[in-house]
Amino acid sequence: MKTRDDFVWGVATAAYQVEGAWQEDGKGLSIWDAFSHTPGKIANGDTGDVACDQYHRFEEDVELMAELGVTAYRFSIAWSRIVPDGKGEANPLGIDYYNRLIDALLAKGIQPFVTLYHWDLPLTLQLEDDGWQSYATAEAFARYAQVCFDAFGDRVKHWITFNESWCTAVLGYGTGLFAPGRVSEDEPYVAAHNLLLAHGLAVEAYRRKGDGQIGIANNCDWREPLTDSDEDRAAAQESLEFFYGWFTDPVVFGDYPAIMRERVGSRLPEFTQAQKELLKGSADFLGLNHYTTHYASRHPSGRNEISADEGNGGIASDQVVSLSSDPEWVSTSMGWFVVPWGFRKMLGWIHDRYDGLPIYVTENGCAVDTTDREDKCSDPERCAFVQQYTDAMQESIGDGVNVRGYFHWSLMDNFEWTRGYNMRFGLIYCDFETLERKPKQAFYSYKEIIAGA
Ligand code: PNW
Repeated sequence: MKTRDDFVWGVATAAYQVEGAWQEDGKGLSIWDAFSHTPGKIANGDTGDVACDQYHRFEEDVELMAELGVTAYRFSIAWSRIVPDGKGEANPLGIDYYNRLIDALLAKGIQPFVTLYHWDLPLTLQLEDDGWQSYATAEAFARYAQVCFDAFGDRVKHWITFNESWCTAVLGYGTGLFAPGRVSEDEPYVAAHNLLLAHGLAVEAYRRKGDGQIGIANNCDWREPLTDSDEDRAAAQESLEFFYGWFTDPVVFGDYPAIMRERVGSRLPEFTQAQKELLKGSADFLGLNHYTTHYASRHPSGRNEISADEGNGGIASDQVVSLSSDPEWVSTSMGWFVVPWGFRKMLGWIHDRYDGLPIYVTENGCAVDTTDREDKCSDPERCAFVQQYTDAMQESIGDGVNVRGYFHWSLMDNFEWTRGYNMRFGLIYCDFETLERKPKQAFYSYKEIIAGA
């Protein structure tokens, strides 16, 4: 099927996962610098100190993107390069770097889609202000966002405030798996609240002068009712509201989903009337990062159950939902299941709930270990994944869903958070010893999909 002429085909990365240069040109430390240097937190003791060294090699990477034929690159700005301590003076050398990257992209006809926050909070804000537990961090974010709008807004017309706030809230403050590594049943809701307010403040600032589009990228896996019973259908619906709705209802409707207010009670912070107005309608588009699907039921199914903590959706204990999988499903190196029809249903659910707001698929991809294969670039699993998931998206567009773009995660293998360099999501192989890049088979599959769309 032909996509509309302005459909955006892209690839995505994030600063901490690809840039390296962790202490160069005046960059401050971030919570991920501190976390990855804490023994025991990351597989193999890996860190993002060098990563793919994109900071020094972006020209080569832009060349590769041009060869791939993408029309957009989604990358994130490291807050601590722009404002090293999170709240003080801006750093001209940090601004320079992104100017050079943006100009190199535009010279090849590739539009920059800029994420302002992909988890790398300046460390000073964590140590002095308690990070996302504090409203002061939301205010600091709005000031940093303004510096970016002023510096890059003449050329950047698509902005994403936050990447996967669910991960920041739940993995950062709930299970402690991600930086800053806190463990609590209450703090995730407070972090989420301040992240949402930070989004609202930044969008308000952008709309004063900005002439592009600004949105948010939220992650969500599809939840298929295990049976057709009312109970299981309610369980699936509620789990989607606890997951995507938690971070999307506020920016569209101005408040959390009713089921969350009911279940979480007084542990869920409340927005004031003014904050509801600030948030309502504060996304020009919705980003979706989507990786997998699970079955949802009200009661344990006793079959292929998935631990609630892995089942990412709200705080597990606040939901009465059991998750499970189908033994027939193919799974990737991350243990995530390949279920393209779940992607189609997910897109339809967002379209219906949020009244046709434009959707960008801001991430979709899979991890495949090719290190012991002949040329390290043979990834038929990823070729199949990209074909099936983009087909599912095309079907969804055929259903009338307003999908405006697709970004494959990721351009190249990179630092996969707690899994270090073990999990390879790239269309391009990266040798982390030599930093050499080499397109995998799926690079050419995706290139064909783009060319034929
Ligand atoms: C997303 N989970 O992370 C991120 O936006 C990327 O930075 C990351 O590399 C990519 O997906 C692949 O993992 C996630 O636990 C991390 O469900 C963890 C989860 C989901 C997404």
